[in-house]
Amino acid sequence: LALETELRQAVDQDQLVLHFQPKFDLASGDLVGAEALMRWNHPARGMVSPVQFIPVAEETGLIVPMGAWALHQACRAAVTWNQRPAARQVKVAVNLSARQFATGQLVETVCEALSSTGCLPQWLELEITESLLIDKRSNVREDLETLAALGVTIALDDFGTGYSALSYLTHFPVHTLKIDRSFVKDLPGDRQSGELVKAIVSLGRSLNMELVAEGVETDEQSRLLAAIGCHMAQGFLLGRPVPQDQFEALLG
Ligand code: G
Ligand code: G
Ligand code: MN
Ligand code: NA
Repeated sequence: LALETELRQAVDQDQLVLHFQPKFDLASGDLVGAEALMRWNHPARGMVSPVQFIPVAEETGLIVPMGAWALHQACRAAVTWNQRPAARQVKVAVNLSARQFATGQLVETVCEALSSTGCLPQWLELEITESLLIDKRSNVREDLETLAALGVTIALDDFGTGYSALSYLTHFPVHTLKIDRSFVKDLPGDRQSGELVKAIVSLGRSLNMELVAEGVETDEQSRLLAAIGCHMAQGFLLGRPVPQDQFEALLG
């Protein structure tokens, strides 16, 4: 069966699941949120990585219903986490694809996910990539402005690897920069990576943005990032993406 046909069935037959990778504040050590990452629990192949199926989902347009599903599930999870007694507020971050903006329905889809689950806008972050900001024809900027006005925050994923001009950082409502793991992986040994990360942190801080380092795998990396003023971190050192019940166990 072609992957496309199987993926259509996956959506209809509830084979998709969200895993959640924890995100921590580097200064306090507090768990501050999670990135929702889609997985395909395939009946024969087991857990299929999004690296394999997201490209197919994007080509076929299936990412639109899949993305709406992910938004809904992630919002539902955020409500569960934040409604616990004496809970510290945690945010859920959801990855968006350009195809979802192209529908012209994204704002409506996000509003639907928020209202039908009771999720507060400040519990939701949307991750976009720089390439989305280059697309001049589309409604991306207007949609992001509308979402930001609601109180949803916007993160630029894989920051530093795209081709967008830095001016985009001020022309779009971007709240968070996620430093791509390619810059983090050779820390602390590689001097050039260190300088690039410092420059990104300094840029982000001077624009009043939050900084998240991705792909943190060692203690040394975590300490260095904290020392240069990076606010938050995600990575295998701190926690892998896990099913929702395991993430909830981390909340205590
Ligand atoms: O979870 P990692 O395990 O392998 O994810 C690989 C890639 O798939 C990442 O680039 C991530 O942004 C992307 N991805 C994971 N979940 C989603 C999703 O719900 N929507 C979109 N558009 N991309 C996703
Ligand atoms: O592109 P995006 O940033 O959304 O992708 C998240 C991807 O990064 C997921 O595939 C996730 O499993 C992976 N990831 C998260 N933490 C680490 C890490 O510490 N090391 C490596 N190599 N990959 C990671
Ligand atoms: Mn991401
Ligand atoms: Na990323």
